[in-house]
Amino acid sequence: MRKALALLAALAVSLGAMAGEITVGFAQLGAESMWRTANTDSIKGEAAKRGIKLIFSDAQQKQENQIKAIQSFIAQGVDVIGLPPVVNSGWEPVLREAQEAGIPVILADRTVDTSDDSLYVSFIGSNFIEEGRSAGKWLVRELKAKYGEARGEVFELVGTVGAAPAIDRKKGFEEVIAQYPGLNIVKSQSGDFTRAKGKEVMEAFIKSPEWEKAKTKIIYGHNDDMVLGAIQALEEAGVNPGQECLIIGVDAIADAFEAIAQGKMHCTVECNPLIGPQFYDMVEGIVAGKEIPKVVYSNEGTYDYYCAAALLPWRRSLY
Ligand code: GYE
Repeated sequence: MRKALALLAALAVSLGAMAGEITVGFAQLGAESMWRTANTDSIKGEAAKRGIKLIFSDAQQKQENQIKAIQSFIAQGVDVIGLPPVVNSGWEPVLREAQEAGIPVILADRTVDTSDDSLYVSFIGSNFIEEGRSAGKWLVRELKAKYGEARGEVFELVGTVGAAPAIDRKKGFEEVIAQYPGLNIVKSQSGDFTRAKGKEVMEAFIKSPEWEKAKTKIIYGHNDDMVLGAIQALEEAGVNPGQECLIIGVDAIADAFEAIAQGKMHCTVECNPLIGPQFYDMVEGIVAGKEIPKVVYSNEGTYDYYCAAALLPWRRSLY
């Protein structure tokens, strides 16, 4: 029996080699949000579907763990490395190590800040500045429709400090609201993209003099999980989130659709985590020696209380 199993295993290995089995190392950054767990499922599921060998690691939101994972992928001689960088700086040395070993790196989901873009093959993911703009534009439209003018006080839940989606979602949003002098960010603090920290930050916001003074309370979170934590904090403090605030998140996870359908939240800007198919298309393209575009953006929309209830079953079915 044991012998037969060993034979089978040897056969599988040689078949894999004959078929040119591709090995990918994916240095996932963590499991901080519903977006992230859906992204992990997409990366794992699509590899299994295509018969690609995936070596997966979870860095628990620590850059040093991601760097170690990449170094171990290099040592194992994988064909391609996938990296969603937790923060956008400090990557050049390890990317250079990969480059020197001849292993191409795809930035999957978040970008890095480097002047040498030969250090990675391509970026697949979202246009985070555009997402911030979409949140700002939705807010301006809503305020004008409700009060006749775009004015109010924004309490901003920032993502992980130094992460591309946190930097850019702020930038795009600020760019839009800068055109309205009566519309300002009055508090801004990081909730690290998690529900638990989003709740803590909101608890502190509620106790601030800015909250006391604010006439039109707006909550803008760089992801839905932080916003959902904030909604809990508001409810526990006796604030009716849907009635007393305007609340916008990013990601468009099903739980946010549900909160919108329940009247506790108002809008979410989509960010697509299901990039597995695009990622492995690119991996296969690299291995086949095809030309690869430097940036691949996903198509995304904005969903609010006009449509969230009707679309909830569809959203739940996605991830
Ligand atoms: O929006 C957030 C997650 O990098 C785009 O990371 C991703 C972000 C996503 O924690 O929920």
